[in-house]
Amino acid sequence: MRYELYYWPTIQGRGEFIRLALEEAGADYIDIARRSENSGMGMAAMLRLMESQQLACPPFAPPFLKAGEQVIGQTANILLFLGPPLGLTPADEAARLWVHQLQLTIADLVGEAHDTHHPIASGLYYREQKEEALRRSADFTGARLPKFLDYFEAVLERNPAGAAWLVGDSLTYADLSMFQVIAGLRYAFPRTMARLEDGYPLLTALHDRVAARKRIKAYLKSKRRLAFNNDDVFRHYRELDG
Ligand SMILES: N[C@@H](CCC(=O)N[C@@H](CS)C(=O)NCC(=O)O)C(=O)O
Repeated sequence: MRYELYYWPTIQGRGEFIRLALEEAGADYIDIARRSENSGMGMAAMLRLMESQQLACPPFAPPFLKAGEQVIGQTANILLFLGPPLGLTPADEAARLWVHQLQLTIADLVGEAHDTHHPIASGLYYREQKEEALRRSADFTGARLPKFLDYFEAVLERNPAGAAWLVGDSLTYADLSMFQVIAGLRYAFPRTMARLEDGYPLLTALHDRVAARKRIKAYLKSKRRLAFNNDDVFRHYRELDG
């Protein structure tokens, strides 16, 4: 199966959670909007599909994935779909649901990280909501982020199969996503993360374990891995960092 990934071509964003899963599995995929990037042809193909009146199950927003004739949207849903064929989720249904639950909680955390710089409206510039962003990020770095990190650290600690992975004794797509979240948080909130990270040794170790995987390591060094930047979900504004 050759998968087609549709996502904005200049940011990691939520598309990165899908890219990491496809890369870890060595899957055959095309990053459609990044194809012939300079000509804009890939982007045009993505917009065509997004605006198509022919789709009975259209996606609301990127990322979305085309697998044969099927078009699947919502990051956590795409990963739920890809987990079994890519070997990135357990066979047992209860465990699979647990991985999905963690992925949804990661999505909540990502949404809240986004809202630190866009607390009022995605359609407004950061500079138009700076005051609210300051208040929102103070709460995020002071209360919400530690609450999320406490939770994920406890999940690792309580995993009956050991603290190496979030679920069971092998890597799942939730581990890949957790790696991405920690990398994104370090980019966006370096001061806060430097202050907090000592309290989360299992999460830090999980990040490093994922980064050291053969295919992920090669991907991170490749041109396919875009750099974090301030058009992305994780943005670095010094004044919002704790
Ligand atoms: N819940 C969705 C959110 C999708 C989303 O917010 N996509 C962003 C880019 S990361 C977008 O293009 N949004 C356009 C919009 O919401 O109008 C998911 O997890 O996939």
